[in-house]
This record gives sequence, structure tokens and C-alpha cells, in this order.
Amino acid sequence: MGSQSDWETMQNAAQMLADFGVPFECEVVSAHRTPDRLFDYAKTAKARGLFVIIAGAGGAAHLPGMCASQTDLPVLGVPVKSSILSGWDSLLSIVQMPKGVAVGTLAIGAAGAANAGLLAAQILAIGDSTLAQKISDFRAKQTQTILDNPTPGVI
Ligand code: RP5
Repeated sequence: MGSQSDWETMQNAAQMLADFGVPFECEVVSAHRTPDRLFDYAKTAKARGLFVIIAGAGGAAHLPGMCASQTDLPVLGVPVKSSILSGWDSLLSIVQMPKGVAVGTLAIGAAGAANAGLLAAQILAIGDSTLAQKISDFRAKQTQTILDNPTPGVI
């Protein structure tokens, strides 16, 4: 993530990965304040054994795109909700990548971060049947929770 201030949002990605038992690392890597660190992080990610990168940033959110420019690992971008423009700036900074450098952009804020964790797990599950079963169970439980109580206002 681009800043310590992004953690409130990005912890939702970390929690999702933890829930599925997927090992991960969390780092603050700023595209603007620590560009050398970003390049080093992205360039060495694959050799260090990473398979997917989730990059969350807000405002002029160049972290996911610049990260993707330095690695061929899949990069998932999470637009953090900014205080001034409510995350529209973050979303538009991340989503409109030029052809040939891909970032998978998630929703603004906590839901996007959680879904980034889920999507990363789904990517990893392609080659991991145990993880695939956990995701399948998660989806089935989520569905059943709604089917068990479809009446609004009743908990
Ligand atoms: C971005 O600027 C970060 O991703 C963060 O969302 C935003 C504000 O950063 P701080 O000023 O809170 O450190 O680089």
C-alpha cells in the first residue's frame, strides 16, 4: 500500500487472505515518496516467490500501475477512498491503464480490498485444490446465510 493511512482499508485484503490461510506480506511502498523502493519491490517480487500483488493506494494512485510496469506478476489495484474526492481520483488513476500493461481494478474502499484478497486467492486456487475447496465452501456459506434469512430487518 502507498501509505500507513491505507491500512484501515487494506487490512480487509489481509484479513481475507488470512481467513483462507494464504501466506502474504504487507508493506508500505509509495510510488511517489519511495519510488526506488517501489521499483526494487516489484522487480524482485517474482524471484522472492510472490504470485500475485495487491496494490492499494489513494489520490493520485500510481502505485498499482507502476508496480505492474516492473513485474509480469498479476497486479490487483485497490482504490483507497480519498477524503477530498471520495476515491474517484483513486479509481480513475488506477483503472485507465494503457493497453499492454494490465492492472485488475477492484471497487473503491473496503469491499474492493476484501475482494482483492478473494480474487488473489481465486487466482492461487487454480493450482491448489485445497484452497479451491475453501473458496467454494466460503461461497456456499455466504449463499446459505442469505437463503436462511431473506427477510430484511430480522437478524
Ligand atoms: C497515496 O496518498 C497513499 O496511497 C494514500 O492513500 C494517499 C495519502 O497518503 P498520506 O498523506 O495519508 O500518507 O500515496
